Amino acid sequence: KQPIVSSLEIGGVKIAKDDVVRESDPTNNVPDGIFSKLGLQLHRRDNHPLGILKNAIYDYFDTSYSTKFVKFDDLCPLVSVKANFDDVLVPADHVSRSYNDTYYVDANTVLRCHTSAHQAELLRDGHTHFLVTGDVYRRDSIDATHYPVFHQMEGVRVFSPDEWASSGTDGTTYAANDLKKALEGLAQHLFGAVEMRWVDTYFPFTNPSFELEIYFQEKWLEVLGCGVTEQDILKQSGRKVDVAWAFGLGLERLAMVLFDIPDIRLFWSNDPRFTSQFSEGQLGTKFKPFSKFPPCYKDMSFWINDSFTENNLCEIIRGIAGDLVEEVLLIDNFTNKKGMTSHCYRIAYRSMERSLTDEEINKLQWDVRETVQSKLNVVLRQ
Ligand code: FA5
Ligand code: MG
Repeated sequence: KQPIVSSLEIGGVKIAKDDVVRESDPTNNVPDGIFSKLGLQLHRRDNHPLGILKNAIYDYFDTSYSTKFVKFDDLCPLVSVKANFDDVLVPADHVSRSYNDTYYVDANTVLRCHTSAHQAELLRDGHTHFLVTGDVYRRDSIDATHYPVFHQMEGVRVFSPDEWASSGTDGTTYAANDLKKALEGLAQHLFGAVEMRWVDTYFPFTNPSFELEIYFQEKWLEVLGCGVTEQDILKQSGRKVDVAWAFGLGLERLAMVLFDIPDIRLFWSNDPRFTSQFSEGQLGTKFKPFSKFPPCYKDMSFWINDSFTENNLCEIIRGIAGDLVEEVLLIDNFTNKKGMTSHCYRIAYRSMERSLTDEEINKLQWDVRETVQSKLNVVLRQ
């Protein structure tokens, strides 16, 4: 168990627990479990897979890219709604702004949901090449590749017109080509040969926008988003004539592929059988599972109401079972003649470190059922 601290300091900012968690405040939706992750900064531990990966990416950009990037990895994760959303042109009605998707500290402050929250300010400060690494927070579903706290690295690179003038292409094409080349080079540097593909996508802050996917555990896994920065972002930072690219990569996703880490919860493990397998500068290590304990499945079905969301359900389950919950999966969904909708969820419980007793799991499941019923106002069916 991690000790519960009541205050901490990140990047020079002092944070007290009541600044972040206030259960009675309707403009706040941060639970204890999320507060307990603040300030851990896994990406700054040189012997942790995320720190090893961060350093390897630094290394790639230092040695293989035409200009040096300025690096930030200690920026405070409490940011304004303006920085997290407005400054990167996220529309007022975009789902990512909802209390269902984002952790709000108050109506104007969030736990950053991406490292893009720092783009505009750093551009305004005059930076033209930078990498920002940090912990980011999202209300989300539960499975082996999703966790409510994870880590991203943002990269931004600004070009002035003289840099693309002689290329025979326009600034946007020039930046898009440079971006893809840089990221393919990064994938090569990290993985050697790996199956990957580019997928066109949409982000409010880039156009065109792309995602890079890598083939992992028999599926295509999305590892990063990127694109050519929207002109309005550059204009707002006083760079009307320039063009830029930006990327945001998911460090856990890349580290899972790189180190063969099968479940995202392991990054938070203090078990020496996990931590001792990694050391500074060792990029090629393949994680050897210390044993695979059997999962235990529990189903629960209930009639939902209009305000039901899966993220709310997952947060309750995570709040009770912590890292003992491995996956929450909707396995049945129907609406009856009266218009009532029933959902059945299958919860997989499994510890990464030990085998769980029936008694322990039954107690967790009992708590989950009681809390889901009382907090989400659903009607349990079985
Ligand atoms: C973003 O967050 C954009 N800010 C990325 C970006 C930056 C695009 C700059 C363009 C320019 P997205 O929500 O897709 O995009 O997340 C980026 C990456 O974070 C994903 O590709 C994935 O690798 C990782 N990721 C997203 N959600 C989770 C999660 N719940 N757990 C672990 N990793 C996640
Ligand atoms: Mg995405």
